[in-house]
Amino acid sequence: LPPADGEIVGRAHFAACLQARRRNSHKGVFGSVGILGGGPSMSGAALLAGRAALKFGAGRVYLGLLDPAAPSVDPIQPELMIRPPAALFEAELQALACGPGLGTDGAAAGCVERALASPLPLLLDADALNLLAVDARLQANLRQRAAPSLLTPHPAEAARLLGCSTSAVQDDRIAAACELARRCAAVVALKGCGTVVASADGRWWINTTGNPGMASAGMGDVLSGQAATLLAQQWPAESALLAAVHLHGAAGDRLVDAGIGPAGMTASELIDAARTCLNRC
Ligand code: NPW
Ligand code: AMP
Ligand code: MG
Repeated sequence: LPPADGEIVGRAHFAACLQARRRNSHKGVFGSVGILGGGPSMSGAALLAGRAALKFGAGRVYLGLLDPAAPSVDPIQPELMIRPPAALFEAELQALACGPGLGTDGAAAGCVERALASPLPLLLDADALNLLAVDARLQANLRQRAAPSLLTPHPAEAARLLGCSTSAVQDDRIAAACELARRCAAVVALKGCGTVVASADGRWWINTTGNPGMASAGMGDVLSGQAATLLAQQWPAESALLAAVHLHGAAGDRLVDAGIGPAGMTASELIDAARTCLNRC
């Protein structure tokens, strides 16, 4: 990566990782992603993350859904392999994402603890961040991880992690993102208008793609699946997060250009638009 301090995120920040698919490649080449989430009444968040991972090019996607009543197949996306969460810790994966719709009960906390102990690159989002915010032991486990960790909080999740108000985060988004990255020894995307990506060594970037049409349910869950896919394809953590944030926003802009937003743009539609942005990148 070029040195950065306040640069606007662009293709140059991840171009070196973009590779044409070799003619003789097979699904094992493109990474197996595991997604842990989908507690009671929130399977949708994990399904969105899983569908987004598939349509961002993952070779295989496994969903570990915490809701015991969750369906065993996604009829819209039957390519997804749905398992009990514990099975994901036995599967051969290249990256894990934990948090979309996870819930915050004991089972969810156990999942975060096991995910943090995994040797795989790990993305934490949503309820995994909310659980982290209230558990100093999980925070210590996060700092001690050997593999890369990515955190994708929205401003309220960042405020819970930092122990301050959402408005304090919004008053200085760059400082908040950098402080979180340093404290957690992770690469952080502080989401929202002008997502700030920050690394633990103090470097930071600003993303300018995206629009207010993306202020709707499930958009963040989609980003989690996309970033986890690039992690599973062995992209360095910073490049993976910069590319996912940039292309996720570009997909939102593409939908507005097509008249599919801003009003009424859905996270499901953004999954398809992001696939086009990636393939044309
Ligand atoms: P306000 O309203 O301003 O006070 P929560 P969540 C704030 C799952 N989902 N700028 C804002 O606060 C997720 O994965 C399930 C400023 C907002 O009300 C999680 O597991 C879905 N403030 C779980 O639900 C689809 C901002 O944060 C509050 C901000 C809870 O996640 C939906 C909401 O944060 C959802 O993804 C910004 N840019 N962005 C499903 N289909 O199953 C956010 N805020 O309380 O953490 O709730 O984000 O909905
Ligand atoms: P979440 O709140 O976790 O569902 O995440 C929302 C996603 O949509 C994040 O990637 C945000 O950066 C993006 N998003 C939401 N509102 C806007 C906005 N006004 N401008 C740009 N991106 C946005
Ligand atoms: Mg979210």
